[in-house]
Amino acid sequence: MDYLAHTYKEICETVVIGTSTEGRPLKLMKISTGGETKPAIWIDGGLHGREWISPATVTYILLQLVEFREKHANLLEKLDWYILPVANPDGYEYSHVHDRLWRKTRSRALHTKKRRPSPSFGLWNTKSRTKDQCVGTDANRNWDFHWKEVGSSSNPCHENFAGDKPFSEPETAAIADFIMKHSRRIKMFLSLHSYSQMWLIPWGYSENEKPKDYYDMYILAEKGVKALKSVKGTDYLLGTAAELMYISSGASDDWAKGVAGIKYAYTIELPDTGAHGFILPASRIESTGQETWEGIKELAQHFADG
Ligand code: ING
Ligand code: ZN
Repeated sequence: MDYLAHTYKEICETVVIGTSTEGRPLKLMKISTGGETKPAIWIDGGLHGREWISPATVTYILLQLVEFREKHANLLEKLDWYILPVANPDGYEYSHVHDRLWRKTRSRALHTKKRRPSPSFGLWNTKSRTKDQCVGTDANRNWDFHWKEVGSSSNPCHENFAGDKPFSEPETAAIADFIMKHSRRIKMFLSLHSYSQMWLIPWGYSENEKPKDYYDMYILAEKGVKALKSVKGTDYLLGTAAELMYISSGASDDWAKGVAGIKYAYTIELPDTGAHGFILPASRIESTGQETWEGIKELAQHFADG
């Protein structure tokens, strides 16, 4: 990202929107050909540590946008882009160094803090009875919309721990702050996860209730899914998170739509459908990037055309 910002100074700028629990910068790229008034598109990846294809795909899209900008001049001329490839850098790092299937952030919930025997990190891990699985919050259950109502846990040792309170995590709080500041301009919110090959529409918190403008959201996403499939035949399911996956509240796309008021808020579940799951082979990065970018471009064109 620093390379791109340095090399393409006219259109790229990195912005540190906050700091993770362990002190890592939350670095996003703003891509803009000028002005502060254009409609904008938000794309984040890596909200969950183990979903490695997500940061890879978001980075691929970032590179395409910037290095091949003459191919889609219209999308840069008419739109601003905010791209955050690694929304949960602590979890991403932890999944590389300690536990490949780590999902959550790396914060300590209040009740585990009280039991902390020593200010030393090492002592805590080896001598306390606090298990490593009791560290961290599910960053996609931590958003302040129907928080902790369904499909999330109040137990810090659970994979879907919602956090001590909405936006307890510095990562989700920083993203929400940034989005609220630009919410009038952000026309589409995309959060990339894996795996399942699904294009998810809010709401995640209820199976029966659909947004009033669900049909608009469906029709637009359908174009994206078709464009994506045209690249190499990858099939995506399209529907609400609650009906296609499971009912759960406190996810980022529900918040983006329900609170920030961004009409087109989606979660994209990247490949595969389970053969490799989270451990998608690196050989799939490029093709996943290509097809996902085709899908997203199709939607972006809609906003560029007004
Ligand atoms: N999937 C999402 C999750 O946070 C989801 C699915 C999306 C649920 C939107 C609710 C709302 O569980 C992954 N892979 O994390
Ligand atoms: Zn995820």
